[in-house]
Amino acid sequence: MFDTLPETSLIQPFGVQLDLVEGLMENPTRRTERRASAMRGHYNDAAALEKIIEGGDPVHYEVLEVPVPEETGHLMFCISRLFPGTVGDECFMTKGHYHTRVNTGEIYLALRGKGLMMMKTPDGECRWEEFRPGRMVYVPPYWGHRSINTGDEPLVSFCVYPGEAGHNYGDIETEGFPKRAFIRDGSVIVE
Ligand code: S6P
Ligand code: ZN
Repeated sequence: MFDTLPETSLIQPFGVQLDLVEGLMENPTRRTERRASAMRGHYNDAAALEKIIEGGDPVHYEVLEVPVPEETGHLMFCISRLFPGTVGDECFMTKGHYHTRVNTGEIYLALRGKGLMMMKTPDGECRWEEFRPGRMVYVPPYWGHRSINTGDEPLVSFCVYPGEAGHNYGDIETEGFPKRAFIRDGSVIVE
């Protein structure tokens, strides 16, 4: 009946309830959190980050999932909640990554809050797209991506990406992104 797809596991269909007001996945089976201390090396003002870590090392963001097999054919999905705040005057953000399989894209749907999806190619081209509730952002294959919270409530987004994509954090740690987002005099500045 099916073409042979040996690398794709057959699993049972399932549904997951999302709370679109709070931006929560109800009963996720995996929750990954990154605290401020996981963000060393990513912000401009390293001393300001150390103060936040010394002050209790709060959760910076969390990822809620019901994991499926990380294989071609499956679709990974998650809700990420990035809390509001600044390190110095730089907006809280995720570490960011390329996909290990670089020819895989990703779709983000913003559910709550306000922010940016910052994207870059390995040769340094940089683009960003606004996140606000109901806005979808397409991250094409090859583009590294990082979410940034420019608002004062959690930035919540739902994402979907190919099962085989994987995460490459090392290259982003080495390269950084050409642009950052700051709050100065109450305005969002990208520079
Ligand atoms: C996965 C997708 C998201 C991020 C999450 C956390 O491809 O882009 O699930 O993993 O937003 O960001 P990061 O950069 O720490 O993985
Ligand atoms: Zn991704």
